[in-house]
Amino acid sequence: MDYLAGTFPNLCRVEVIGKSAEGRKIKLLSITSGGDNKPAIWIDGGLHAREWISPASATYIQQQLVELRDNHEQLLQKYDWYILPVANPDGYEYTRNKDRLWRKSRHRYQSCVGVDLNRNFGYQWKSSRGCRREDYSGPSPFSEPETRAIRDYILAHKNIKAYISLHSYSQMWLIPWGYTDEKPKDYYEIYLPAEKAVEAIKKVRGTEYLLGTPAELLYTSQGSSDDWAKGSAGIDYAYTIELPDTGDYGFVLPSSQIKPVGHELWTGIKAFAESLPL
Ligand code: ING
Ligand code: ZN
Repeated sequence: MDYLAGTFPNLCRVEVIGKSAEGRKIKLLSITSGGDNKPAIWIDGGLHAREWISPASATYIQQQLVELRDNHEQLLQKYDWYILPVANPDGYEYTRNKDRLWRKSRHRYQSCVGVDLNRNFGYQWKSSRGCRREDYSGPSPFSEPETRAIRDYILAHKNIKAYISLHSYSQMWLIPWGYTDEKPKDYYEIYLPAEKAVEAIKKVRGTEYLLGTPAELLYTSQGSSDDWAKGSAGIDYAYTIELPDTGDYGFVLPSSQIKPVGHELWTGIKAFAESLPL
Protein backbone atom coordinates (compact mmCIF):
# COMPACT_ATOMS: atom_id res chain seq x y z
CA MET A 1 0.00 0.00 0.00
CA ASP A 2 2.80 2.39 0.87
CA TYR A 3 4.50 1.56 -2.41
CA LEU A 4 1.33 2.22 -4.42
CA ALA A 5 0.65 5.48 -2.58
CA GLY A 6 4.25 6.61 -3.01
CA THR A 7 4.36 5.73 -6.70
CA PHE A 8 0.89 6.93 -7.71
CA PRO A 9 0.23 9.85 -5.36
CA ASN A 10 -2.32 11.41 -7.71
CA LEU A 11 -4.46 8.31 -7.66
CA CYS A 12 -4.31 6.85 -4.17
CA ARG A 13 -3.28 7.40 -0.61
CA VAL A 14 -2.88 5.44 2.60
CA GLU A 15 -5.15 6.40 5.45
CA VAL A 16 -4.74 5.20 9.02
CA ILE A 17 -8.33 4.83 10.16
CA GLY A 18 -7.62 3.67 13.71
CA LYS A 19 -5.48 1.51 15.96
CA SER A 20 -6.00 -2.10 16.95
CA ALA A 21 -6.32 -3.25 20.56
CA GLU A 22 -2.56 -3.90 20.64
CA GLY A 23 -1.83 -0.56 19.01
CA ARG A 24 -1.21 -1.52 15.38
CA LYS A 25 -2.25 0.84 12.60
CA ILE A 26 -5.37 -0.01 10.62
CA LYS A 27 -4.46 1.12 7.12
CA LEU A 28 -6.63 1.49 4.07
CA LEU A 29 -5.89 2.63 0.56
CA SER A 30 -8.30 5.18 -0.84
CA ILE A 31 -8.30 5.31 -4.62
CA THR A 32 -9.77 8.44 -6.16
CA SER A 33 -9.23 9.73 -9.65
CA GLY A 34 -10.84 13.13 -9.23
CA GLY A 35 -14.40 14.38 -9.37
CA ASP A 36 -16.55 15.19 -6.38
CA ASN A 37 -18.85 12.95 -4.46
CA LYS A 38 -18.67 9.93 -6.73
CA PRO A 39 -20.23 6.72 -5.46
CA ALA A 40 -17.69 4.54 -3.69
CA ILE A 41 -17.11 0.83 -3.24
CA TRP A 42 -15.72 -0.40 0.08
CA ILE A 43 -13.77 -3.67 0.32
CA ASP A 44 -12.32 -5.04 3.55
CA GLY A 45 -10.37 -8.16 4.30
CA GLY A 46 -8.82 -9.89 7.25
CA LEU A 47 -11.54 -9.38 9.85
CA HIS A 48 -10.78 -13.01 10.67
CA ALA A 49 -7.10 -13.63 11.28
CA ARG A 50 -6.58 -17.04 9.70
CA GLU A 51 -8.35 -16.33 6.40
CA TRP A 52 -5.14 -15.29 4.69
CA ILE A 53 -6.45 -15.37 1.13
CA SER A 54 -8.67 -12.42 2.07
CA PRO A 55 -5.95 -9.79 2.71
CA ALA A 56 -4.00 -11.21 -0.22
CA SER A 57 -6.98 -10.76 -2.55
CA ALA A 58 -7.67 -7.24 -1.28
CA THR A 59 -4.11 -6.19 -2.08
CA TYR A 60 -4.36 -7.88 -5.47
CA ILE A 61 -7.37 -5.68 -6.27
CA GLN A 62 -5.53 -2.58 -5.07
CA GLN A 63 -2.64 -3.37 -7.36
CA GLN A 64 -4.89 -4.02 -10.36
CA LEU A 65 -6.83 -0.80 -9.86
CA VAL A 66 -3.81 1.40 -9.37
CA GLU A 67 -0.96 -0.05 -11.42
CA LEU A 68 -3.15 -1.17 -14.31
CA ARG A 69 -5.52 1.78 -14.23
CA ASP A 70 -5.49 2.16 -18.02
CA ASN A 71 -7.28 -1.19 -18.29
CA HIS A 72 -10.26 -0.01 -16.27
CA GLU A 73 -10.36 3.74 -16.54
CA GLN A 74 -14.18 3.59 -16.56
CA LEU A 75 -14.36 2.02 -13.13
CA LEU A 76 -12.02 4.65 -11.73
CA GLN A 77 -13.95 7.47 -13.37
CA LYS A 78 -17.22 6.19 -12.00
CA TYR A 79 -16.25 5.09 -8.46
CA ASP A 80 -14.00 5.88 -5.58
CA TRP A 81 -12.59 2.78 -3.91
CA TYR A 82 -11.74 2.24 -0.26
CA ILE A 83 -9.82 -0.96 0.34
CA LEU A 84 -8.76 -2.18 3.79
CA PRO A 85 -6.83 -5.47 3.51
CA VAL A 86 -6.05 -6.21 7.16
CA ALA A 87 -8.93 -5.22 9.42
CA ASN A 88 -7.59 -7.34 12.30
CA PRO A 89 -3.82 -6.70 12.34
CA ASP A 90 -3.27 -8.16 15.83
CA GLY A 91 -4.93 -11.43 14.90
CA TYR A 92 -3.12 -11.53 11.57
CA GLU A 93 0.26 -11.09 13.25
CA TYR A 94 -0.65 -13.82 15.73
CA THR A 95 -1.43 -16.24 12.90
CA ARG A 96 1.91 -15.40 11.28
CA ASN A 97 3.93 -16.16 14.42
CA LYS A 98 1.99 -18.28 16.92
CA ASP A 99 -1.19 -20.02 15.87
CA ARG A 100 -2.01 -20.29 12.17
CA LEU A 101 -5.68 -21.06 12.84
CA TRP A 102 -6.54 -18.18 15.19
CA ARG A 103 -9.77 -16.43 14.15
CA LYS A 104 -10.50 -13.59 16.57
CA SER A 105 -8.76 -10.36 17.51
CA ARG A 106 -6.28 -10.31 20.44
CA HIS A 107 -8.13 -8.05 22.87
CA ARG A 108 -8.08 -9.48 26.42
CA TYR A 109 -11.27 -9.81 28.44
CA GLN A 110 -11.08 -11.38 31.89
CA SER A 111 -9.38 -14.69 31.34
CA CYS A 112 -10.08 -14.76 27.61
CA VAL A 113 -8.30 -13.47 24.55
CA GLY A 114 -9.97 -12.19 21.42
CA VAL A 115 -13.28 -11.06 20.00
CA ASP A 116 -14.85 -12.33 16.80
CA LEU A 117 -14.92 -9.02 14.96
CA ASN A 118 -17.57 -10.31 12.57
CA ARG A 119 -19.94 -10.65 15.54
CA ASN A 120 -19.14 -7.26 17.08
CA PHE A 121 -20.97 -4.93 14.67
CA GLY A 122 -23.94 -3.11 16.09
CA TYR A 123 -26.90 -4.25 14.02
CA GLN A 124 -28.90 -7.05 15.65
CA TRP A 125 -25.88 -7.65 17.88
CA LYS A 126 -26.28 -10.49 20.35
CA SER A 127 -24.33 -11.29 23.52
CA SER A 128 -22.36 -14.53 23.69
CA ARG A 129 -22.46 -17.32 26.20
CA GLY A 130 -18.88 -17.01 27.42
CA CYS A 131 -15.84 -15.14 26.16
CA ARG A 132 -13.81 -18.26 25.34
CA ARG A 133 -15.92 -19.03 22.32
CA GLU A 134 -14.49 -18.84 18.83
CA ASP A 135 -17.33 -16.48 17.91
CA TYR A 136 -17.30 -14.32 21.06
CA SER A 137 -19.20 -11.16 20.11
CA GLY A 138 -17.52 -8.92 22.71
CA PRO A 139 -18.99 -7.28 25.81
CA SER A 140 -21.11 -4.84 23.76
CA PRO A 141 -21.68 -3.84 20.13
CA PHE A 142 -18.66 -1.96 18.77
CA SER A 143 -16.68 -2.66 21.92
CA GLU A 144 -13.63 -3.21 19.67
CA PRO A 145 -11.37 -0.52 18.21
CA GLU A 146 -11.15 -2.42 14.90
CA THR A 147 -14.92 -2.48 14.31
CA ARG A 148 -15.26 1.12 15.50
CA ALA A 149 -12.61 2.24 13.01
CA ILE A 150 -14.59 0.70 10.14
CA ARG A 151 -17.89 2.09 11.45
CA ASP A 152 -16.56 5.62 11.85
CA TYR A 153 -14.88 5.72 8.45
CA ILE A 154 -17.93 4.40 6.65
CA LEU A 155 -20.31 6.76 8.44
CA ALA A 156 -18.02 9.67 7.54
CA HIS A 157 -18.07 8.69 3.83
CA LYS A 158 -21.69 8.82 2.78
CA ASN A 159 -20.71 8.17 -0.83
CA ILE A 160 -20.13 4.48 -0.08
CA LYS A 161 -22.84 2.63 -2.02
CA ALA A 162 -21.48 -0.91 -1.94
CA TYR A 163 -19.87 -2.83 0.92
CA ILE A 164 -17.90 -6.04 0.42
CA SER A 165 -16.20 -8.02 3.18
CA LEU A 166 -13.74 -10.73 2.15
CA HIS A 167 -13.59 -13.97 4.14
CA SER A 168 -12.72 -17.59 3.48
CA TYR A 169 -13.40 -20.34 2.86
CA SER A 170 -16.38 -21.90 0.96
CA GLN A 171 -16.67 -20.07 -2.38
CA MET A 172 -19.86 -18.17 -1.71
CA TRP A 173 -21.15 -14.70 -2.42
CA LEU A 174 -23.35 -14.08 0.61
CA ILE A 175 -26.28 -11.69 0.66
CA PRO A 176 -27.83 -10.30 3.91
CA TRP A 177 -29.35 -10.99 6.23
CA GLY A 178 -26.95 -13.01 8.33
CA TYR A 179 -28.92 -12.65 11.55
CA THR A 180 -32.19 -14.17 10.36
CA ASP A 181 -33.49 -16.56 7.76
CA GLU A 182 -35.63 -13.79 6.31
CA LYS A 183 -34.50 -11.93 3.23
CA PRO A 184 -34.37 -8.16 2.84
CA LYS A 185 -37.11 -6.52 0.78
CA ASP A 186 -34.66 -5.58 -1.96
CA TYR A 187 -33.15 -9.08 -2.12
CA TYR A 188 -33.74 -9.43 -5.84
CA GLU A 189 -32.16 -6.05 -6.66
CA ILE A 190 -29.03 -6.81 -4.73
CA TYR A 191 -28.93 -10.38 -6.03
CA LEU A 192 -28.59 -9.24 -9.66
CA PRO A 193 -25.12 -7.60 -9.61
CA ALA A 194 -23.83 -10.42 -7.42
CA GLU A 195 -25.12 -12.90 -9.99
CA LYS A 196 -23.21 -11.06 -12.70
CA ALA A 197 -20.08 -11.35 -10.58
CA VAL A 198 -20.47 -15.05 -9.96
CA GLU A 199 -21.03 -15.68 -13.68
CA ALA A 200 -17.93 -13.69 -14.59
CA ILE A 201 -15.83 -15.57 -12.04
CA LYS A 202 -16.90 -18.92 -13.43
CA LYS A 203 -15.75 -17.94 -16.91
CA VAL A 204 -12.18 -17.34 -15.77
CA ARG A 205 -11.20 -20.90 -14.81
CA GLY A 206 -14.41 -22.63 -13.81
CA THR A 207 -14.52 -21.66 -10.13
CA GLU A 208 -18.11 -21.84 -8.90
CA TYR A 209 -19.35 -19.52 -6.18
CA LEU A 210 -22.72 -20.23 -4.58
CA LEU A 211 -25.00 -17.23 -4.21
CA GLY A 212 -27.51 -16.75 -1.39
CA THR A 213 -27.99 -15.86 2.25
CA PRO A 214 -25.99 -17.31 5.16
CA ALA A 215 -29.18 -19.01 6.35
CA GLU A 216 -29.53 -20.79 3.01
CA LEU A 217 -25.88 -21.71 2.55
CA LEU A 218 -24.21 -21.79 6.00
CA TYR A 219 -25.73 -20.71 9.32
CA THR A 220 -27.24 -17.56 10.77
CA SER A 221 -25.23 -15.33 13.10
CA GLN A 222 -25.63 -11.88 14.58
CA GLY A 223 -23.37 -8.84 14.48
CA SER A 224 -21.74 -9.32 11.08
CA SER A 225 -20.29 -6.39 9.21
CA ASP A 226 -22.46 -6.68 6.10
CA ASP A 227 -25.66 -6.74 8.15
CA TRP A 228 -24.51 -3.53 9.86
CA ALA A 229 -23.57 -1.92 6.53
CA LYS A 230 -27.00 -2.67 5.14
CA GLY A 231 -29.14 -2.35 8.26
CA SER A 232 -27.52 0.62 10.02
CA ALA A 233 -25.30 2.45 7.54
CA GLY A 234 -27.89 2.36 4.76
CA ILE A 235 -25.61 0.74 2.18
CA ASP A 236 -28.06 -1.30 0.14
CA TYR A 237 -25.46 -3.39 -1.70
CA ALA A 238 -23.73 -5.17 1.18
CA TYR A 239 -22.11 -8.61 0.90
CA THR A 240 -19.73 -11.08 2.44
CA ILE A 241 -17.62 -13.10 0.05
CA GLU A 242 -16.26 -16.49 1.09
CA LEU A 243 -13.19 -16.99 -1.07
CA PRO A 244 -11.81 -20.40 -2.11
CA ASP A 245 -11.45 -23.17 -1.60
CA THR A 246 -14.34 -25.44 -0.60
CA GLY A 247 -12.38 -27.24 2.09
CA ASP A 248 -9.50 -29.23 0.59
CA TYR A 249 -6.97 -26.78 1.97
CA GLY A 250 -9.48 -24.58 3.77
CA PHE A 251 -7.86 -21.63 5.55
CA VAL A 252 -4.37 -22.84 4.62
CA LEU A 253 -4.65 -22.26 0.90
CA PRO A 254 -1.31 -22.72 -0.90
CA SER A 255 0.39 -19.50 -1.96
CA SER A 256 0.22 -20.67 -5.59
CA GLN A 257 -3.51 -19.88 -5.36
CA ILE A 258 -3.06 -16.21 -4.44
CA LYS A 259 -2.86 -14.85 -7.97
CA PRO A 260 -5.53 -17.08 -9.56
CA VAL A 261 -7.99 -16.41 -6.72
CA GLY A 262 -7.23 -12.68 -6.78
CA HIS A 263 -7.56 -12.54 -10.53
CA GLU A 264 -10.92 -14.30 -10.78
CA LEU A 265 -12.24 -12.26 -7.83
CA TRP A 266 -11.17 -9.03 -9.50
CA THR A 267 -12.92 -10.15 -12.68
CA GLY A 268 -16.07 -10.72 -10.61
CA ILE A 269 -15.85 -7.41 -8.81
CA LYS A 270 -15.45 -5.58 -12.10
CA ALA A 271 -18.61 -7.26 -13.43
CA PHE A 272 -20.34 -6.43 -10.16
CA ALA A 273 -19.34 -2.76 -10.29
CA GLU A 274 -20.32 -2.44 -13.94
CA SER A 275 -23.78 -3.80 -13.27
CA LEU A 276 -24.60 -1.71 -10.20
CA PRO A 277 -27.55 0.54 -11.09
CA LEU A 278 -25.83 3.68 -9.81
N1 ING B 1 -17.80 -16.96 7.58
C1 ING B 1 -18.74 -15.94 7.99
C2 ING B 1 -18.73 -15.81 9.51
O1 ING B 1 -18.56 -14.70 9.98
C3 ING B 1 -21.12 -15.20 7.70
C4 ING B 1 -20.11 -16.24 7.47
C5 ING B 1 -20.96 -13.93 7.18
C6 ING B 1 -22.24 -15.47 8.45
C7 ING B 1 -21.92 -12.96 7.39
C8 ING B 1 -23.20 -14.50 8.66
C9 ING B 1 -23.03 -13.25 8.13
O2 ING B 1 -18.90 -16.80 10.22
C10 ING B 1 -16.48 -16.93 7.87
N2 ING B 1 -15.69 -17.81 7.22
O3 ING B 1 -16.00 -16.15 8.62
ZN1 ZN C 1 -14.33 -15.10 8.23
